[in-house]
Amino acid sequence: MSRGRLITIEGGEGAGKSTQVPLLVAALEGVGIRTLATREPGGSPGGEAIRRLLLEGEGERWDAASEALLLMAARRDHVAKLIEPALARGVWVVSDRFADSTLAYQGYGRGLAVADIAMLHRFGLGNFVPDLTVILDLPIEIGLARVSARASADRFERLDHAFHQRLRNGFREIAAAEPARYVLIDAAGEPEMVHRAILSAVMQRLRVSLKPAQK
Ligand code: Z5A
Repeated sequence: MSRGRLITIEGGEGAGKSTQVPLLVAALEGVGIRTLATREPGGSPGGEAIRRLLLEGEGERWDAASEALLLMAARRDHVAKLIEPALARGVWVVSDRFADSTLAYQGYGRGLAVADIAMLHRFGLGNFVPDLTVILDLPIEIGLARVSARASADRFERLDHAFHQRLRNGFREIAAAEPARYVLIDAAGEPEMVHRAILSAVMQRLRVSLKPAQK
């Protein structure tokens, strides 16, 4: 049995990650690939407990370094308890956010050194990286307008315009630095168009044949 693949979907607020993950999972399952959807922070019971610490409370509850340490603890638990066992069973995993969110939010957004975040990653996960990372790219005004309809904003959604601009620039730089592992996708189109662009990237990079998920 061959090992599964890890695909991570990244991007800023309202980019459409949570909309796209189930569509990609359905397309993979449609051709008989066993697939698991998960998310960060969270995924495993320990990761979900840490997610509550991260998302609830006042904006200043955690400084950037504490936030990065909590995220890394959650990610290590997520990989050890859920992702790695699934990959070992031949199951593909699609994660709504993963390590690149820490680089973008805590690094580019909150000002931690990218080298420190890379060191933390090595400490927590060694050289474990996704097989493919899809970054959904969107002008921040569109993303924030999409999520503004929500009743309550979490700690991250209350961050200012300049933060979201640094985040978008950060994701674009991350994608440009390692084109073999990342694909940057224009997320401003209709969900169906974005879905097709993601499928095309997955087919090309991971050498599978897929059809769009049925609505
Ligand atoms: N965080 C961090 O700082 N560091 C880390 O390492 C990690 C995370 C892992 C998790 O929040 C927070 O944790 C996150 C970063 C931080 N910051 N925030 N906020 P979350 O998981 O609760 O939320 P999120 O990841 O940011 O997702 P989101 O805000 O829900 O956005 P989304 O998943 O990308 O979008 P969506 O839910 O699919 O769509 C949003 C709305 O737009 C919805 O009404 C859709 O119907 C609509 N939509 C989606 N696609 C389209 C298109 N193509 N056209 C029009 N409308 C659309």
